[in-house]
Amino acid sequence: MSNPKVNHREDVAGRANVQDTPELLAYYDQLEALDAGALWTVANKIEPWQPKSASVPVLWRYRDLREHVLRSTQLVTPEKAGRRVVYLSNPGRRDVSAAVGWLYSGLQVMNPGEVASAHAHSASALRFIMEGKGAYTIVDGHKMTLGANDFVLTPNGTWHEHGVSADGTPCLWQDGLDIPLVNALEANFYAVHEDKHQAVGFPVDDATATWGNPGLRPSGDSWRHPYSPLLKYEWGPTYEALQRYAKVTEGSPFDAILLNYVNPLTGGPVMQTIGASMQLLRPGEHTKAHRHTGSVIYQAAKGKGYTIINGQRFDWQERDIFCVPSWAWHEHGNASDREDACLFAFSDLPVMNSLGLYREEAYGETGGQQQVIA
Ligand code: GTQ
Repeated sequence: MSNPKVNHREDVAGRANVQDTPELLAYYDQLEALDAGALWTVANKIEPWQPKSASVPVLWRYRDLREHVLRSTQLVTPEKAGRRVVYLSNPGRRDVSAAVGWLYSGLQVMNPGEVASAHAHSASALRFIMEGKGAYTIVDGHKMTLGANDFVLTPNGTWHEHGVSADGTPCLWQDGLDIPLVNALEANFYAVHEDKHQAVGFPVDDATATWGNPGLRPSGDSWRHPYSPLLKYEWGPTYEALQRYAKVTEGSPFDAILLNYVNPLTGGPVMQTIGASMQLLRPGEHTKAHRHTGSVIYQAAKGKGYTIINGQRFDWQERDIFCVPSWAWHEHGNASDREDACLFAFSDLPVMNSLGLYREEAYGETGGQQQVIA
């Protein structure tokens, strides 16, 4: 038998603590030959006392990545590459191409006049626009024009394609998908549109005009999908809402001023597996630390700040991306005393919530701040 045997022992009542003997080792070999095993050799490992993320906290600095992303336009075409993306690879999750936990993320670039072919997959996807003019996405015939800090959905099963108009500039955006999760569940399908591109079937930006009016719902609507009909959330109204809300609330001790992007029909998350939010840290604000189940990927949409994750400080500025693994302590700070800072985030929190797996804990008795490890 070539498999190394590791017997995960713990000297705690109720936990597996069996000493290896020559007889037991022979027994384990016999079980293994039958594609079976003794639970007590793995029980402590497969039932940790609390979640043990394989992911590590990572900060991806835009100033380091941007030139490499742009360079890809000289190396491959969108036609050959399918999508021209530099993906974010967590050192603990390289085997599943995840940026953190079961979430994938990447930076996609397109030049004016370029179009990627229309496709559909079981993974749910989103984009957060970083820079450039003229970008658009078409989702099931709904064309959406995109500007910096706009947030757009390409939900599970929809036909979607991205491009940049001929009179635009090179555009970069962050993609976020649940590809690793859907692969872990062995439920991923992929299809390329038979015409390579889809016809635009509705007036441009109709989703936002129809569903993006706060507190107002069109009469006689007939949306039948399990995801939000509001496929694009624009930066202007989002930032305005944060500022308006900040005037009337203290905010959360852990998340400052945080607004979730929601499905206007349900008030729930934008898609079944991925949720997203935009939060505002007021000048000089430094939140208290907490931790929760679920993995989160952040992009600094505005300003400068820092996030302390399991005692490690990460200083970020506009367009930097970082991740907080499940059950990791984290707190956020705004590095400026004059400007606000905004963090876009997406996560698998809808999965945690709908499966009854969400847990949250404040740091210290009432929520303190972590000691930073040098
Ligand atoms: O455009 O749907 O970065 O399918 C990776 C996989 C983007 C997309 C990515 C994808 C997409």
